[in-house]
Order: sequence, then C-alpha cells, then structure tokens
Amino acid sequence: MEAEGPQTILLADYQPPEYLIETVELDIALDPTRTRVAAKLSIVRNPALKTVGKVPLKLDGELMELESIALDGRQLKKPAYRVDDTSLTIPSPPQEPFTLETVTYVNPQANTALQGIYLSRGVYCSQCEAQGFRRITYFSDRPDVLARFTVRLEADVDAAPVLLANGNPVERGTLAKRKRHYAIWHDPHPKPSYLFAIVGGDLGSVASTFKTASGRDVDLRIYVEHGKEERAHWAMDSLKRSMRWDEKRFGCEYDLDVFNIVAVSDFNMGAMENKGLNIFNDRLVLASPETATDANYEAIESVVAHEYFHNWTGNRITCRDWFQLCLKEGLTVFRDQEFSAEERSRTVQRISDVRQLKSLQFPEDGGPLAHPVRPDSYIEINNFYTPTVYEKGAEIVRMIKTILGDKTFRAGMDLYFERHDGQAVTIEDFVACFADASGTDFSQFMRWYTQSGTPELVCDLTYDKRRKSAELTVHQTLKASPGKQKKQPQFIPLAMALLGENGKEMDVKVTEGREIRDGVLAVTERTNTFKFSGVTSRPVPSLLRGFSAPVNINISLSDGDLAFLMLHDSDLFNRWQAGNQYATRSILALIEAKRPKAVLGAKAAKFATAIRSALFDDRLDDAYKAELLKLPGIADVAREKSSKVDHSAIFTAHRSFSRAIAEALKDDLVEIYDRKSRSKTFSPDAKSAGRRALRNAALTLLTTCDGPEDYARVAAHYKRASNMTDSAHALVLISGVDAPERETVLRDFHDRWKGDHLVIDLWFAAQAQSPRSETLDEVKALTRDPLFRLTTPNKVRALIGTFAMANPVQFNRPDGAGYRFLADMVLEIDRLNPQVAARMLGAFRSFRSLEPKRRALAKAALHHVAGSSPLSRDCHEIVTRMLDD
Ligand code: B3K
Ligand code: ZN
Repeated sequence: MEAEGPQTILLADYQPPEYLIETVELDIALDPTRTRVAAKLSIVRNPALKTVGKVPLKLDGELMELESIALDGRQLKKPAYRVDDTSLTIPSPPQEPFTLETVTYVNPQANTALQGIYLSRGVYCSQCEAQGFRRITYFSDRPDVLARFTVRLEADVDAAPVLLANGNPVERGTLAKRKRHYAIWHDPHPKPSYLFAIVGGDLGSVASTFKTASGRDVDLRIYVEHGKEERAHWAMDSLKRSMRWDEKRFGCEYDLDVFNIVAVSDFNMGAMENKGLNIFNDRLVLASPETATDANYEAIESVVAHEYFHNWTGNRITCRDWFQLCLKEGLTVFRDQEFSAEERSRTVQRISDVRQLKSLQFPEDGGPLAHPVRPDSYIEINNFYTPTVYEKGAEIVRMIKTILGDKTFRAGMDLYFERHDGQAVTIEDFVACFADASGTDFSQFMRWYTQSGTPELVCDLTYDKRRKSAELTVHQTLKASPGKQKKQPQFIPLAMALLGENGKEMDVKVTEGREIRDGVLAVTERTNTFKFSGVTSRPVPSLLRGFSAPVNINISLSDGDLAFLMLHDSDLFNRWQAGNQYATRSILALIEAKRPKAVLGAKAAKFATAIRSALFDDRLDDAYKAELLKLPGIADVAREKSSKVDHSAIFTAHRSFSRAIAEALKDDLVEIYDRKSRSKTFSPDAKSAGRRALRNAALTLLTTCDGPEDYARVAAHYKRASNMTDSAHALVLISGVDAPERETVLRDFHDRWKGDHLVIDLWFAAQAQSPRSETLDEVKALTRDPLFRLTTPNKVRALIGTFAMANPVQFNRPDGAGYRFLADMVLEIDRLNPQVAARMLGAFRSFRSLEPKRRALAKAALHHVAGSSPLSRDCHEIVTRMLDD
C-alpha cells in the first residue's frame, strides 16, 4: 500500500452511485473518548442505473471501531461483510431495498484533525465537508447520495445542555440514568453527508426571529461561549440582512423552522454551511468595538452571508462530485461579494476583492499549484478549497453577468433554481441555464473552467488623428501550466473606454470587432483587432474597467497617462488601479535605477499630486480614499517579476517610495489624521469604518518617515484608541519598526488581552509580520508562549501563517532560515492536523520565481518535507506538485 503512494482520483472516472441511501437514522451518545454511533440506513439500488445481478455495496469509513452490523435486522458475520482501514463492503447485498444497521465508536477527544466529531474547548462539534462523515459512521460519503436524516443525540446534561443537529427540533427529554438527556432532530430536506452536523455543549446564545417573504416564521439563534453573548449581535444582524437580501435579489427563501449558528474555537477554516446548523470559527462570529477590528466586522458580515447563501447554492442544489466544487463555492462567493457591495460601497468592495484575487489566486495560478477552476484530478480534495476554486470561480460567474447583463443573468439564475432544486449537478448544468435563458453560446467560455493559468492581454492602441479613429489590438497569451501545455484562446469580456484630452469618456463607435454590450469588447482569438470612430482627441485607454475579467493586462502607458487616469477616469476602480500600477512600477524602477534618488524625485512628485487631488475631492468617500493611500505591498510588487525576486531589495525600494510620498504629502496626511479624529460612539457601519480606514492609512504612511515624532504619533494612537481597529492598527505599525515605544505597547496589549483567546491572536500576528530582522527568532520564541497552541488552527494561522504568508521579507530571508522554520513547523503540525499543515505549505507556492539562492534554499526545505515520514496525504500531494518539474 505505502509504496504505491496515495491514489489519484480522476474526474473522467466518475460513476454514478450503485446504491442510494434514502433515509438515515442516527443515534449518537456523546462521550469524550467513546462516542457511540448507531446508524440505520435504508438502502436501494440506484434505479437510474438498471444494473442487473449482484453488485457489492461499499461504504466509506475510517478511524472508527465497528461493534456490530445487521442487515434487515439480522446480525452479519464475516465473510458476509469485510472491513478495512477505509471501507466496509457487503459483497452480496439483497436486490430489494434493505436496511443496514451499524454500531461504531469514535473518540472526539483524540481527534486533532478536526474532521468528524471532535471536542473544542469542551464543546462537541462536527466537521464533515469534504469527507469527514466517514469518520462518524459507515456511509456512501459522496455528494451525489442525498438522504433524509433523523438524528437522536444523547449527552450528560451538565456537559452538554445544548444538543443540536440539522433540520427542525422534534423532541427532547431527560433520561433516568446518569443525568443524561436527549434531543431528536429531523431534516426534511434530502442532503449529502457533507452537510451533516451536530453540536453538544454548554453554550450561551442570542435569539431573534425572521419572517420570510411568504410569511414563514423562523427562529434564529447564535450559540457562543457563556459571557460572550453581547458579541454575537453583529452576526445576528448580518444574518437577518442576508436572509432579506437573498429573497429580494435572488428570490431565495429560507426553508426550515430554525436557523442555528454555533461558534467554536477550534476550526480548520472559517465556517461551514451545514443545513440549518452552520458551525463557525468563533473569530467570524464574535465582535464588539473593544475586541474586533473593522476588518473583523466586515469579515463576519460576509461569511455569515456566504454560509447562509449556501442554503440554496450548495445545499438545495449541490455538487455531483467534488470536482464541481466551484459550482457551489465560486457561485456563493460571487453572491456574498454582491451582498457586501450592496451593503457597503461597490467600488471599495471590488477593489478589495481584486486585491485578494491578485494576491492569492494569481500567484497560485502562475505557480506549481496551478489547477483549473474545475480540477480534473486530485489526491486529497481538501487541498482544492483554493483561491482558484473560490475567487476565480466567482470571477467566472461575474463574467457571465457582465456578458448577459443584470436581467438576463437573473433569468439564468432563476432557471437554475427551478430546474435543479434538490439535485446534485455539474458545471455544465449550471452554465446551460444561462445559455438557455439567453440563447448565448457558452461553449468557448467553458474553457475558463478547464484551463488553468491567468491569461495575459498584450494590448496596443494606435490613433489616427486625421481620421479621428483608433485601433486597439489585443493579443491573448496563455502560458503553460502544470498538466496543460497547449491552451486554447478564452472568451474574455473586456470592458473599456477611451478618455479624451479633457479627461471625459469619448463617445466612440466600434466599427470593427465585436462589442458584447456597450463598452464591453469580446476578446475571443489569439489576436483581436477593434476599430473605433469618433475619436476626437488623442485617446488614453481605460482598459479592463471594473476588472471585467481575471486577466493581466499589458499596455504601454507613460507615467503621464497613468497619472491622467488617476485624476480623471470615471471608472473609480480603474482610477485606483492606475495609482496602484504607478506605484508598483515606480518601486520596480527604483530597484533597477543607477541613480535612484533622481528617479524617486520625479516619480513621487507626480504620484503625490494625483493622490492629493483625490484626497480632497468631496465626491469620493473615505473608504475609497483609504484604498488610494494604501500602497501595493511587498508581495504585490514581487508578483510583477516572474523571476529573480529579491524581497530585501523590494523592501528597500518600497520604503524609499513610501517615505517620499509621505514627505510630499506630510501636511495633508497630518491634516487628515487630525481632522478625522475619533468619533465619540463606535459604529461598525461602512461610513464610520471608512473614516477610521482613511485616518489609519494616513498614519501608516506617516510612520514610514521614521522620525521620533512619527513613532510617538503611533504610540499615542495606541494609547488613545477607543476601539480595536485603532489599537490593532497601531500595534502592527509599532511592531514593524524599532521604535523606543515598541516593547511597552506590545506588553500593554498582551497584559490587557491575555485572557481573550481571539484578541490575543492579533498580538501574535502583529509580531509575526514585522519586517525587522529579529522577527524569526521572536516567532520561534512565541511558539513556546503559554498562550500558543499548535492544536488550535487560529493560533497556527495567527503566528506561523502570518509569518509565512504575510511577511515576505522575513519569510524569504536570504539565509533560508524562514523556509527551514516553516518546513519544521509543517511537519510538526502534520502529525496533528494534516489539513492545516498542507495549507501552510502553500507559502512556498511561488518559490520558483525567487532569485537563485533563495530558490535553492526553499527547494531544499521542500525536499526535507517530501523526504519525511510519516507524511499525510494532504502534505504529500502539495509537496509533490510543488517539486514536480
Ligand atoms: N464549505 C466550507 C468549506 C469546507 C472546507 C473543507 N476542507 C465553507 C465554505 O466555503 O462556505
Ligand atoms: Zn462556501
């Protein structure tokens, strides 16, 4: 077994299930080390298959102890069944429908992988997606087997007064023996096993109600640690707004009598959309002005919405197999992005979504871990919950909307809900709804799902002054990526405009080339040419407006043109994009420059002028201005170089550029900082958060001046802060510099928040992202801090994840010590929690573009991981793909 290595699963091998499971009755007696699971499954041959003769029934199951097995009420003895490490097989089951009963035991306390049933700070909870249900009972653990579940839970009254499962509550009662009690839940909606969930624990809660559009009353409840109830109101508010929004925007109404959310402290990811019983990482539920930042508030709102929206996109209509993961994830991310855009500011939301896409998905798509949005093979499916499946998947849905327009897009969604409710479907089924609703041919468009890599559009614009015409040539290039050498041109909606010398959009006509809709060109070939008439002055092109497709765009524009776009583009996204590009380009030019001072002076002055004019433009809101002030990060600049990346050189140039901008804008920044002083009462709304964001962005720039007064300003900001947004911002800034106040501020934060396991993660993260050279030693020391726990994913992410993924300078130390540290930590974590370990390994995903010395050191660290034993399937797959040439 071992020598063969883990098995690769192929999309091409998909076979429908031989058996269906219609109903499931589970009786779960919770116990910390010996939880008993009695299961009764009613099983039928899949009528769609019409197979004749005996077909073995093979159920998935692992890490359980099987006590008994009975078929139609009769105990089975071997060889009537077989068990191995991953399955239970009945070689010749009856042809007619039958019931199968098993009794198994699992050990929640020993479950550090956090899949199946486990204990989190004394609370029993479960995580099944993707394949955790097979750690609870023997089952056909695949998303195309949909069953109706009834669950009886039993536990000690004291340890678990709250007992929850999916669906609606049916009955509860106490048992005479040993102060035990039980609760019965029934979920009327057939669902795949990955959506199964239970919770048992001693929890506090907040409650509310919601009346659906058709008048159904739903009881809403959010369960949290006792004493933290006050911090759950924002999540509740977000939930109600999401429910209303989904009705209005997509006609999707909730379909059970209750909706429960439970916050737990140990969780492998953000949250999980189990039917009627969402389980959340408490980081994404709990918020108060004193303990949560605006970013936390925003994340809570969007994740609560995301999980809720899954009720229709994921739960009612689910995936046929795990290759179709983007069917639910890409679509649901798109839906939560739209929700946030409408609740907050559309442009700022778009900027933040694109920042995320470019900083996480683009590097993945350009490196050894690249895979299509719908992968065609996997070893461990948990490794495919990636930015590509989620964020690029969402961009694909957004492009469909751009191509069809709002109304037709909605018609396609309506058709999808109507046609596929209750089914497990594929990407083809999804796209067919838009094709059918609009009469549009999406066959070329499907390549977005099957080809990995970020397309690059190399554009050239020429102007004919005499004819008042212009010509835009677009070359589409698609680099080879793992498993895909030759690629076909993709269908790219390119939103654009030509700006005239007065800064206004010119009213041009497309005379050659296809326009999909007003201002959106269809790029379909390796080379497309578009001609425009009515070009009354030299045009400055505003391309890929609103980031209309997940591509890189390349057109030669002068600094003057970019500054012009920063000042005038009526597409606010592109205005920001122009500024970002200007800054990135300037930093790269500084690295190459023979006389950096001269380059810096000219570049910074133009940039500062454009920024200043935006800063005092009353038509722009504060959140947007804050985005303009945030310069691209070190990693953003690094991404623009496909080889020989030297993070120390980028850091030095970045610092000079930031300081030059800060000095040029000093008076303005100080004015903004002082003017936007603290408001008396805290409100998490977008406008108030925008005000804080702008002030903090000004503070960040001012701090790069590195003067004693600049450090004193940060220290004072920390001291005077009346909310966590400001304290945490100051903490990160001061932790990043060698300020005399640094130690005091860090100690103060620690002493104040050491009793709060969520807030203290900000303290770990602030230190882990410091670009100072001492950081690695400090991070190593922090792994031994009494508040750090290797078994808690949030702690691992805050300290080790932040160091590896958000500290490009110190992770990529020239001596390779950052790489070795990460490799050692990954191996340690892998023994406890393979999923989290494999995720950490992702920090190496761009190692091939490093300068040769760093590349060799990173490769050696990866080889060290690859050569270690035991190594989980999760890490094995990542490291193998990473090292594959
Ligand atoms: N569907 C879950 C993610 C499950 C991850 C399993 N490794 C949360 C979400 O995307 O909504
Ligand atoms: Zn999701």
